[in-house]
Amino acid sequence: MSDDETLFSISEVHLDSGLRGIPVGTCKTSYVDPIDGVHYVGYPVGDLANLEEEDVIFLLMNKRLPDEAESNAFRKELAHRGEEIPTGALRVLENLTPGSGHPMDWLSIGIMSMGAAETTGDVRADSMNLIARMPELMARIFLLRGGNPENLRPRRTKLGLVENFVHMLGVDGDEAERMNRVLRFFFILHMDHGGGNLSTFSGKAVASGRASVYASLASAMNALSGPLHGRANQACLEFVQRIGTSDPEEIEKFVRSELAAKRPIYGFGHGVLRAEDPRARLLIELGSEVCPDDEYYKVVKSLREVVPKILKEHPKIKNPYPNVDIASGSLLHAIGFRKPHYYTTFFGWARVAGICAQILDERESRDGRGVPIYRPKYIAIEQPMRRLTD
Ligand code: FCX
Repeated sequence: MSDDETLFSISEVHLDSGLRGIPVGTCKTSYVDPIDGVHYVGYPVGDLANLEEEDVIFLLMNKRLPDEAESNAFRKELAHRGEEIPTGALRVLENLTPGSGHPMDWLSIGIMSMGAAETTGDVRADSMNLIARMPELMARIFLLRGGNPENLRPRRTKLGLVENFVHMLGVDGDEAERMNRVLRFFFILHMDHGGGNLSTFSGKAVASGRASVYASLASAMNALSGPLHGRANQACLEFVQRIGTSDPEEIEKFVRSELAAKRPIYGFGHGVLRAEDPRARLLIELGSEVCPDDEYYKVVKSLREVVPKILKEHPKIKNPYPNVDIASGSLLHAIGFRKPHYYTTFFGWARVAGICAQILDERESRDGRGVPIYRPKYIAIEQPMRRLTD
């Protein structure tokens, strides 16, 4: 790519299109192939899905997988940083009313309060602190918002990020094993998705003004909370619950009535992908291992069969195939997380690593001067020159 090569030409049709497909920067952590889905630093995500989650975070931050010594040192650093969650931040959460707002509000508030209590200003240190403390923030949000904070078990950061979260929730034995397996898989699949998805882009845009990692990540979480983006995993399970049957004819009737009412078919479609998201396939395959007879999982499998042919009847829908959100909710439900409105917090927790890694890359760019402050151009319309006096 030479400095003056034309990458894209803009015409009027590209305006007000949500920056769809317009190249705006470079990304070193991941890319999304329209057919083969997301790759982390070149690896198809399916190759990484059964690794330790900390090794995949190391990959996103360092652009290569760690050797054994590096892996141990990285896990140790995260465990150490996870021991020091600021109490000021916890007091903020303790003062929210149980059951109030959406769990994504709590996540965003929790991240902001951690930043208010302790921001070092060093992007790597703040990113590592946030990544290390997310399991406890998540566990506390679940229990405080649910009104049973006394159930929180003391952290055991040496267990690793996902296992520590499950431990703090008070889950043991086979149930914990199953949760760890599914959550680790889910966590790795959701860590990053190129640079242009709404939450990552929003986080990086805020960071480009030299806002803190915490302010940038809270903004990213707010962006993720919309139902067309991360909250689609909640919406998709609610959808599955409303359908309540895996009978293909009933599903077809339901989907057609949703379309007629101009409501989105959650779990389908994508801004970049033009085939079934490989992450959807991987999650459905995991479901066949952990919850093959689960009722909601069966509905998801039927949706996957029935919906694409209906969406194909609408040529404006560019991708009629399942996205990542189709199956994640049914799996989370099957392993014991019964409340769909918490599901997007898992997505957000996972995405923290990818967004932090991308912010670090942008801050290190241009020989350490960092990416310039984001400033796309908007073209003024319907604003004839006016004055208060003639
Ligand atoms: N159901 C109903 N309509 C859909 C649709 C779907 N699943 N997918 C696309 N469309 C519609 C769009 O709303 C748009 O209509 P419009 O021209 O009247 O505004 C038209 O088809 C063209 O959209 P398209 O270019 O194919 O897709 P976009 O990039 O505009 O939108 C999303 C992509 C993901 C937002 C869209 O497919 C959608 O709303 N899907 C349902 C919600 C969902 O599952 N979101 C999760 C996406 C992702 F995995 C994530 O970020 O988490």
